[in-house]
Amino acid sequence: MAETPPRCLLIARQGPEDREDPIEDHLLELAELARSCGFEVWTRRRLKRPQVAPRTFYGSGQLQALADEAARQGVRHLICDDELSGSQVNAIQKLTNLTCLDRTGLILSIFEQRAQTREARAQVELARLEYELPRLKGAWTHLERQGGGVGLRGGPGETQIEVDRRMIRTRISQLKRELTHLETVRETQRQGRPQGLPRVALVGYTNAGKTTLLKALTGEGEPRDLLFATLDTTTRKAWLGQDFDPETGEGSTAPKHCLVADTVGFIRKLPHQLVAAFRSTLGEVRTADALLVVADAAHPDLEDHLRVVGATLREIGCAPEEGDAQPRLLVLNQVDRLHRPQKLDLKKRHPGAVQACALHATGIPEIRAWLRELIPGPPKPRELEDWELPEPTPAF
Ligand SMILES: Nc1nc2c(ncn2[C@@H]2O[C@H](COP(=O)(O)OP(=O)(O)OP(=O)(O)O)[C@@H](O)[C@H]2O)c(=O)[nH]1
Ligand SMILES: [Mg+2]
Repeated sequence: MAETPPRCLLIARQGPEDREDPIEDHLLELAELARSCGFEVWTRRRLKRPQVAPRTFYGSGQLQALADEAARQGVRHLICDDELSGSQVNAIQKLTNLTCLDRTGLILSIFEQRAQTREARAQVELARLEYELPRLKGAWTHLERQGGGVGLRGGPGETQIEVDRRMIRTRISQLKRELTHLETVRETQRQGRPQGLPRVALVGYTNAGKTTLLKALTGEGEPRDLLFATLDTTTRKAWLGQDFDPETGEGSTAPKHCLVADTVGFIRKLPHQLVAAFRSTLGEVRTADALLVVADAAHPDLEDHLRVVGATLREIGCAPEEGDAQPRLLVLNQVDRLHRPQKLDLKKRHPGAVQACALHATGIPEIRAWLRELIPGPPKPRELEDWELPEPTPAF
């Protein structure tokens, strides 16, 4: 018999300046993350709070009331959309008697569940340790208190923290060495791939349909309706058709191919520890000859998603306005879920994009034709869209 999933409660702080809609959207996304991590969501709540409470972030009164309700429903887990310190997580756990995860902790747990290859496992472990290191202090406050009164230093808690910190730092150095070695292996593999074939990376917001597009282009890939279903880069060969016109006899009959790499998806507030740890996997994106930027066109937050993708690409070193920038094609996927007027509106907003449905392979000939253009050399310079440009304020 299948085990029933653990139930959780989701919360986010709403400050006086915060509008309701974006917070609701963020909570909806948090619910998707929770589901992808194996939780069942009991309910989502916005907690109105003018200022952050230093100890418990949300304030003990509201938390206590929620904890009582959750206990009556048999809910044992609390997931917070806000980034919390280690001591805040501990204070909340103590007060509510619920296990508490913040958004970064939740994303890390999903990555831990999915990591399969040695490289992915090392990258995720590194990100986890970088996340835990500054949080250690909070975890040991109970021992520090046992250690002595005001003015006393070096009680048993303090010593334990030092031991733990040292162990974590040693492990971090080991993992970094291992990852540097694995990066060299990856580079050798890259060089060993068939020469002369352009390498194209699929990038985009998580769950946009990158793996489905890989399948439509190459016949391989296992799409899943989960956030961060793909962690490891998979590279497959795609057939791009021919450029031969039988009527005029012009063009070449030689079949054209390229290599397509599927990669880990992006998300709003993607923990910077993960971006840093996935440097080598994301190297596939940096070194690709071209990018197919896949977006879920039917998602209500499409434009936000594009801004996050633009900012994350910049963060990993892909800036479209630089001289050696890679050509990019925006693939507005999942248009089968849109009506005609919505598609026309999209056409106006993103005239250079291909509208596609990877699931039913529509738009694929246009993508193939664009990729074929890459073979003799990169396409002509193009005008950049708003989502690709640097922003005055951070997108996430
Ligand atoms: N209706 C519709 N669904 C699609 C389309 N493309 C993908 N999907 C669905 O969207 C979900 C996510 O697809 P994936 O291809 O796994 O998405 P991804 O971008 O690889 O996601 P991650 O690897 O988790 O970041 C799956 O349930 C797909 O069946 C499409 O064109 N139309
Ligand atoms: Mg995928």
